[in-house]
Amino acid sequence: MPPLIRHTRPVDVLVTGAGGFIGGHLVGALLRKGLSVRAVDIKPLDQWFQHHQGAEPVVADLQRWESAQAVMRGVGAVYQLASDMGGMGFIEQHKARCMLSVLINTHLLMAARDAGVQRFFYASSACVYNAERQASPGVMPLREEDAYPALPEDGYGWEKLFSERMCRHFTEDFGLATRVARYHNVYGPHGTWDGGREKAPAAICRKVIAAKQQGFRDIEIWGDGEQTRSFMYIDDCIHGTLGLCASDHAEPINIGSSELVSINQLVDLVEEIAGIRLVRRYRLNAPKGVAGRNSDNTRLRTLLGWEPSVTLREGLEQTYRWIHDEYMARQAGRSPLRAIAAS
Ligand code: NAD
Ligand code: GDC
Repeated sequence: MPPLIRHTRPVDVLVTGAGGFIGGHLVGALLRKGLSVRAVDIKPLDQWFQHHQGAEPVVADLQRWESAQAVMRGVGAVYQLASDMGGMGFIEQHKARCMLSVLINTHLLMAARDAGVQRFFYASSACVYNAERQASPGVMPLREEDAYPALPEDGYGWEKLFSERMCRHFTEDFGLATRVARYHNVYGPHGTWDGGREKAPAAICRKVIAAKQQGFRDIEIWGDGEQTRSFMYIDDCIHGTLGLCASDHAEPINIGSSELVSINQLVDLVEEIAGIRLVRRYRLNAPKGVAGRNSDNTRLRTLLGWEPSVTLREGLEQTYRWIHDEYMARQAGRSPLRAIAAS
């Protein structure tokens, strides 16, 4: 059953995955730029992280061809963020489900081509990078060319790399202008913080909050805590995404922080924010992903004259506070604090 599209008038932008973390923030940013937005997600509306007055919300399964066609009617540009994904706890356990997201991107590219869409943004991931270049915590920052020879994250990373190439070939063969960002671990308010899909920043915030609220003295950390990452705050992610889409850069490009930290250092920061010190229990057989990953932003600086600048400490203070409020609301039996932004 194709989704009900209320308006047939043209819409400036289609945002897919709009009920999720990055999509929810992107819808708000696009509305604030004065654009009309159709927001699509498979989740029921009451599970969307954010609702924005002025956006046209549509519930649809974009793995289905007829849904991709229906939501594309009258669209000027597409931001394709829909994906069945999560942190390592999810993508290591659901490799086939992650690869099925290729149906979403394939159907949307076909529908965009047929509808004469002007520009198509695709959210790729640092998980496309060759695992052998991420085999120790003291990694060299990843340059865009380090995706080849191809050895991406199993399942999820292969889908992202395949879909990057499909974007390229839709540009070459059909003239559809595509833009591809390789996001490096994005965090911030209005994202997943519990339930198994959460990534490390939100997970550590939740665990520290739970320990503080329930009087625990310890915290479980996956791996030995020496794994390294860079974590990009959502405001930088949105700024970089909009800048890339306004540019004429058609090759995949890193959008990520270059502030490398170990997971132990991440925990230090969250404990400082919470004002607590916990005993660390390391679960060595837990999902760990690569040993180290950082973003080389040389190309991004050249293209946009900008790179992510929100420090991990600044971003974590905002994120911790939001997760704390969500946690306390849940403990009190209140429904999640879903932002109803006027935008
Ligand atoms: P998210 O899970 O919060 O949002 C993805 C949304 O896609 C979800 O709301 C989900 O319901 C929706 N979706 C899944 N399958 C769908 C379907 N069949 N039809 C319609 N909607 C569907 O994730 P996010 O963190 O906001 O990530 C957004 C995009 O950025 C994803 O493509 C993700 O792979 C990519 N990305 C995110 C990060 C990160 O750290 N958050 C890093 C790299 C890449
Ligand atoms: O889940 P994640 O943030 O994804 O894990 C980062 C590191 O933090 C891993 O080594 C993990 O073992 C460690 N970690 C320690 N404790 C915990 O409680 C925890 N929960 C979680 N989740 N991790 C913990 C991600 C993908 C995304 C996206 C980004 C792109 O991989 O999951 O889908 O593609 O990469 O950068 P991560 O960074 O490995």
